[in-house]
This record gives sequence, C-alpha cells and structure tokens, in this order.
Amino acid sequence: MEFIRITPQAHPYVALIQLNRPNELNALNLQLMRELRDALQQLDHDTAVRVIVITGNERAFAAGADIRQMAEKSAVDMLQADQFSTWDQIRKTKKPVIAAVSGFALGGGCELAMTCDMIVASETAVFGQPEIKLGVMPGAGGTQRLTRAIGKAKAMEMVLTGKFISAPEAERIGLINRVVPVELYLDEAFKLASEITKMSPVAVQLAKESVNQAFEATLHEGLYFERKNFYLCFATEDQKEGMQAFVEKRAPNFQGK
Ligand code: CO8
Repeated sequence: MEFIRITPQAHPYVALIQLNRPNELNALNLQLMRELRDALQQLDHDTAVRVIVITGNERAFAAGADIRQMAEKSAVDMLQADQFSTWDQIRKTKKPVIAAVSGFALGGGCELAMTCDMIVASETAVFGQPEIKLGVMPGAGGTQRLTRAIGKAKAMEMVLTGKFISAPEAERIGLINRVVPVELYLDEAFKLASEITKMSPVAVQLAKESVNQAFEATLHEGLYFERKNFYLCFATEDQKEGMQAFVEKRAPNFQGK
C-alpha cells in the first residue's frame, strides 16, 4: 500500500485507514482508490474488526479526485478506466465505516465522506463540491448523496456554485454527525466506533443494510426489507444473549453469532 496506511486494531475491534498523500492534500488518484477498496474488503473479512474509521490528516481529508491525473483524459479514457466500479465496491462494505474529517473534504473527497456511514468532523473541516469550477460536475455520487442528505435547495447551491460549507454548517444541515475541536476529531470517531463495537455485529450489519435500503426502495419495499432483516436477527445467538442480559440486568456479551 503506497497511499494508505492501515492499523487493523487502532482500538479494540476498530480499524483505521489513513489516506496518505499529504503533499497532494490526499487527492484521490486511481491507485489510492484501489488500495482503499482492497483495504476495506480485507477488513470486512477480518472478524477482529467491527467498525472501520477512514481519515486523512489535519489539513485534508481529501481535496478531491486527482485533477492532474484527469486533466488530459477523454470521455472514452474515463469510461474505459471504469474507476467507479471501485467506488461501487467501497459502497458495498458491510461493516460500519466512519469518516473522521479534518480540513478539506472537496469533490471526490466530500463524496468519499458521504459514501461512509457517518461523518465526524473537526471544526476546521470544510465540505464542498467545487467540480463546477473545473468545468465538470460531481461524478462519484455527489449530486445524489448530497441532495438526499441536505435537501435540494442547499445541494443545488453547493453543486452549482462550488461554494464550501464549514463544519458547523454541515452539522446544522444534516450532512455530518458532529463537530469537535481539531485535536479531538479522531478520538471522537473512535468513541462513536467503540459504541458500535459493543453491539451484535450481525445486528449491526443487518441494521446498516436496512438503513441504506431507505435510499433504494419505496417505503413499502423498505419496510418489507427491514422486516426480513428483523426476523433474521432472531436466528442469532446474539439476540438470545442481548435479551437474556436485559432480563438478568447485566451487560450483554455479543459474539457475532
Ligand atoms: N488534485 C490534484 N492535486 C491537488 C488537488 C486535486 N484535487 N488538490 C490539491 N492538490 C495539490 C495542489 O496541486 C498542490 O500541489 P503542488 O504543491 O505540487 O502545487 C498541493 O496539493 C497543495 O494544494 P494548494 O497549494 O492548492 O493548497 P491551498 O491551501 O492553496 O488550496 C485547495 C487548497 C483550496 C483545496 C486547493 O488545493 C484546491 O482548490 N484543490 C482542488 C479542489 C477541487 O477542485 N476538487 C475537486 C476535484 S474534481 C473531483 O473531485 C471529481 C470527483 C468525481 C470523480 C471521482 C473519481 C475518482
């Protein structure tokens, strides 16, 4: 791995992936995205990992797709590179993924953060879809995920003007989960991750899948999907353990079985 660093046990049951192209503000070139995909797939299969945190550094989460790598490309080059299949695979990660964002989360960087399940930000974080200023538009889900997260008016403004928004505003309009001082953003992401690690990993996976289904299905289909996953929870030992622990007034010990 050249452009990312992996710490499989950054905290108990929590893995950390750090984007590591600091001189280019973590611009997302093809290799970085492939490495990220491979890392996520590897950690998704690692039973000692229950939650994954993706971060950059204090100055930048990621300042977008690598503009230098794209500048001379034709539409056919882009089509044949098929880079979005990598993004599609990232989206399929089964374990919860938390973006810990400080500094720039722009273009593909903002889209990557939105591809994660939750976003914890430092108060220095800025979010934006500035592609319009480059004569293009978001291509890795920005027009869809941003609109679903913050609504049409705000998304339209960000996408059509390329303006950045601050972390407090991003929190206010529902793009991110929380804002903390810069020295705490990674700790805060770990804290959130740790809360989830205490739950049944099977129930967490089924619940994540069900929440995401809200973006794919009609209400009727989504409710049906949720119900099936709810029933499936009752096939797990963790359901027995969780409910028994409640009855016995003790903390549950979930095994992911
Ligand atoms: N691509 C390549 N290099 C970059 C990028 C980028 N997106 N962003 C910054 N860099 C490089 C700069 O070129 C510079 O390199 P060098 O030191 O060699 O000149 C270095 O990082 C530091 O950047 P700056 O000197 O510009 O730092 P500033 O603090 O002055 O400015 C900014 C920071 C405002 C973030 C500025 O760098 C900037 O505007 N960057 C571009 C932001 C942008 O337009 N992002 C969108 C890119 S397009 C996109 O993301 C499309 C996504 C859809 C497809 C996804 C497929 C992967």
